[in-house]
Amino acid sequence: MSAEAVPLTGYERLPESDMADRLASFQDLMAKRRTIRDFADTPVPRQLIEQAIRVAGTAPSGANHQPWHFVAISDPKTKTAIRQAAEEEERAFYHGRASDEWLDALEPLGTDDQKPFLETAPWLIAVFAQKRGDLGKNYYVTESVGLATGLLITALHSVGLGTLTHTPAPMTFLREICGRPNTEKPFVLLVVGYPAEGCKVPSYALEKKPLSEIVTFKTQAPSP
Ligand code: IYR
Repeated sequence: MSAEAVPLTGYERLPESDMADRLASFQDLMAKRRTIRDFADTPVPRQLIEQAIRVAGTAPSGANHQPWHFVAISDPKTKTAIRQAAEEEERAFYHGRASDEWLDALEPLGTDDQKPFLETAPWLIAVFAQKRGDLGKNYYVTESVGLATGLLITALHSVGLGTLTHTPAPMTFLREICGRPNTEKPFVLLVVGYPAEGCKVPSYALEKKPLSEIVTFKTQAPSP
């Protein structure tokens, strides 16, 4: 351990019954998160976006290099430029690049090459992954940026903001529009705002895998 280690502060150990209660309410909250594609144009204060990005910035990362950069966009002209570039990529995707298997998988979502939410939603947050940064080479970049993005989605959901985890492929146009260096790779474009009045979501995605399918416990050595 480094000579500069300091005591762990702010740590709070809870009684187990409180832990269970807190997890139950957190699960309740998170089970209500749905990816939405139909956004209201209602503005969201910049301050809230800043606070949510601060939460994202607390994520663990390889060697604590924090290999992420967030570009938060509310400027209508930039949103229009992003919509135009994204729709061009999506047209190529839906009318040629995507395999039949992929298109079949997307069927239940009802998605197509039209992305009006890129202009309607009050905020777009382009997340960039830094292959290299101020500290030189970064490590576990994809994992780290994925963790930060998860925290960002969770933070936004916790205050009633809806998100769409949008990944137009390829997303290289984002780097140019956002003016980011080529040491950074666009990771995801998060669309953020309130759900539109009457917003609908695909019914199938309500079904999350049961615990028994997503976990294996090894709590005891198997008997000989
Ligand atoms: N990027 C396309 C296609 C798409 C791909 C996956 I995987 C999704 O979960 C949803 C959409 C689009 O945004 O329409």
